[in-house]
Amino acid sequence: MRKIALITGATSGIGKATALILAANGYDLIITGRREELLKDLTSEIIKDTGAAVISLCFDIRDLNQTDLAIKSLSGNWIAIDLLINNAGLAVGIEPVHEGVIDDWDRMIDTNVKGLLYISRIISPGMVARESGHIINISSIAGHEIYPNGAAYCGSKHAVKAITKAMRMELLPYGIKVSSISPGMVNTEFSLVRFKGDQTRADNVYKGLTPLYAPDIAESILFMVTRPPHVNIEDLVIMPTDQASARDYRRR
Ligand code: NDP
Ligand code: 8X3
Repeated sequence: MRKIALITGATSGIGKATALILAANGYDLIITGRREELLKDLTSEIIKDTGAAVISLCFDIRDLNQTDLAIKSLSGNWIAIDLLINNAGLAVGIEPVHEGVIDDWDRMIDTNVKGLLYISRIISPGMVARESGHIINISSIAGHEIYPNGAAYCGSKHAVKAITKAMRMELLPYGIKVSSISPGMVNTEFSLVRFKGDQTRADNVYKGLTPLYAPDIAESILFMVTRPPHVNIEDLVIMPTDQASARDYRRR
């Protein structure tokens, strides 16, 4: 029987690549994000290429009501979500706290931390009732390390690390796996969002080095979800060969 995965933030980058690889490996999918056209395009691509069943749900994960209504719209077999990938997230702005933009902080904390908690709160009771499931939170090297001008983003990903560890303890009695994955630099829309649409600044992030690409992370997620029932990978830290810490790069 095919399993059901819900992936937040599947309209681009890591979430989209994960949707494609899971659909090709036996999962039916619930894909989510705010950009409806991109969800429609991905739905068609997955159905055409893999034959997996797909439902797309368009909502802003920062809005508890929207998130709750979207998940409540699921019926039948779709309610029994086996795998929740908490991927939706972003960095916005690159200022020190003393020059920080409050709206940027709100966007990061509301999406990366509160959005992840909201959807976990809505979906995990079903896993508890079934005593089965796997939740994978997309953290970051920024959840392990800290860099200047990244206080709010690093803070949000450190929060993801703490939430992941607490959930793993809370869900232990029910046999539910809780994992995280912590990538370094991945070439997605991430930098374009961080620099608020400035393509040149975004491109410069990847100049002179080879970053990770979204399929690198998706393949690792596939590895995590295909371990036997008695094995849980708690966290995977994955870096480009050209990056040795949140601050050390090899550029040529
Ligand atoms: P992208 O910008 O390519 O993708 C981000 C996804 O999150 C999009 O699908 C976007 O969908 C969704 N999203 C953002 N805000 C919201 C919201 N309010 N409601 C619903 N969905 C939202 O970036 P990545 O693929 O790189 O990022 C995915 C995750 O990986 C993030 O959590 C990020 O922090 C993390 N990460 C990224 C790294 C990198 O270097 N790229 C490294 C380490 C971790 P839409 O706009 O349609 O809503
Ligand atoms: C994204 C990686 O190093 O830009 O989470 O914070 S980094």
